Amino acid sequence: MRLNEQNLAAKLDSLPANVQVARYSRSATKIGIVHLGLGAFHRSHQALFTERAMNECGGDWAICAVSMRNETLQQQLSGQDNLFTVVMNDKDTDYQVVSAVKEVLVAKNQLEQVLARLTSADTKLVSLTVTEKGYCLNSAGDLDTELAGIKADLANPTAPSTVVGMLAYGLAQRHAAGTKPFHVVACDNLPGNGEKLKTAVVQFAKASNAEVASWIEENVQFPNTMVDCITPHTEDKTVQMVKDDLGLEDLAPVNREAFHQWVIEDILPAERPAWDKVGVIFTNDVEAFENTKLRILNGLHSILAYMGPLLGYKSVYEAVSDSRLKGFLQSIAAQEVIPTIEAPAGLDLHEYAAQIVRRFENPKICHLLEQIACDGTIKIPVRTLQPILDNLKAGRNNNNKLYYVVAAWLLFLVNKVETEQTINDPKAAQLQQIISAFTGDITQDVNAFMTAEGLLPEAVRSNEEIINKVTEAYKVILQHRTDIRAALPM
Ligand code: CS2
Repeated sequence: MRLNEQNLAAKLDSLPANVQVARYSRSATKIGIVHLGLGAFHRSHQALFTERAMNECGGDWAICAVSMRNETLQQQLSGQDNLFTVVMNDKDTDYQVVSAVKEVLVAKNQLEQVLARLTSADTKLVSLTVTEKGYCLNSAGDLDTELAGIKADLANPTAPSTVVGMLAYGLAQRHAAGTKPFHVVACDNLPGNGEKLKTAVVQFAKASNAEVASWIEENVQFPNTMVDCITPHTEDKTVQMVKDDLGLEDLAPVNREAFHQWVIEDILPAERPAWDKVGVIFTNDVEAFENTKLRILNGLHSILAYMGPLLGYKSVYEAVSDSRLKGFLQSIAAQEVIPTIEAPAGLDLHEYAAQIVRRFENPKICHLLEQIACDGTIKIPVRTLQPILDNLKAGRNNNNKLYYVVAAWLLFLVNKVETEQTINDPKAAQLQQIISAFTGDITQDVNAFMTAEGLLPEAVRSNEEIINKVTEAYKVILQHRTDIRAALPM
């Protein structure tokens, strides 16, 4: 029996105690949020928080979730009234059937409907999970006007294809119609995500209308946020679990860990879902939370993503079960990463790091390293290079292991090129070109990689000490490329 409104209603009395369903009237709830970037993470995180907020306090906060291009989820969800199950897998398993997503659109095919939602006065918030590269910024932090999508949207702003173009269009239309603006909640893993997106949108708007740009600048809130919930791709196993435990067939459930966290800069107007009643933290110190999570959780993830495949591991769980890799994570966190972080008030960073490692050790979560390894040119500067720079700036001589991480990333890329596998990165073509031109002279090769124009941050490109230390680390791991464990400093 397929999951849908009717079948769920028929099952309500017989669902097990570990299954939660909506307690608000779905049909009476209007759409108040447009979410750009429909994927597993949105459904496991923001949609679930919103579902719980509506369960507690109601409100017109149903979601119109927009996928940019991919049609699969829309097809799967349309057969089940856009309902889906979030499976929270830890020692115990809990289920929540989410009703908050009432509409699913695919921008590529339904642009007019997307734009109509963005201009509707009912839409009070727009949230986004479009990955770091969706912000369309160059390495200086400005709108990247060299990107094909941005060029096209600037030339034809009424038919935008990028999220920056869509936000700018929606806001410009609201300004022209005298409608209050929506506010924008960026939910991707980059420091100052809201602020960065605001820069991109304001710069985009400025290109056609300076007045709209200043209206956005003054009236639209783009809070910075920290989002956290490990959410791998859905496996067939998850579909089967839902079928066995709920007696309903859900073609698009989401599998995640039980832990979740959402910290939002406290600048949103009061008209918002009752997220604060369901665990969302509103604070003026979001930067501390962001840095802590990006450098510890995401930083350790990237280490496993680049070192794990060198040892034949495919998932986070497999890689962290290797005691040598686990030891490396623990020592790099304590000695090299934590010293660069100013902790949020009341948080013990060592306990936080220990908890992250325990989260990686969840055997019920099969999080593929390949999923994390993508987009290194955006992730590594935040997760690894900035901590290196911070240590050097503070006069700490403690970057040894971090240099190995950069070297492991390079070896990971070299292996991809040598085995003719695709590099999944917005700068893939440049990476491919640099690595294909490697001569075998390690010093020269690492230098070419580290100093390539536009690849890594300027402060790294021009820092001889960093380049030399990464070269040394690369030499060592290259000698141990069939088993880098022995090469890792402890
Ligand atoms: C991961 C994140 O893919 C990645 O880069 O590090 O998606 C990570 O799983 C989430 O940020 C956890 O909240």
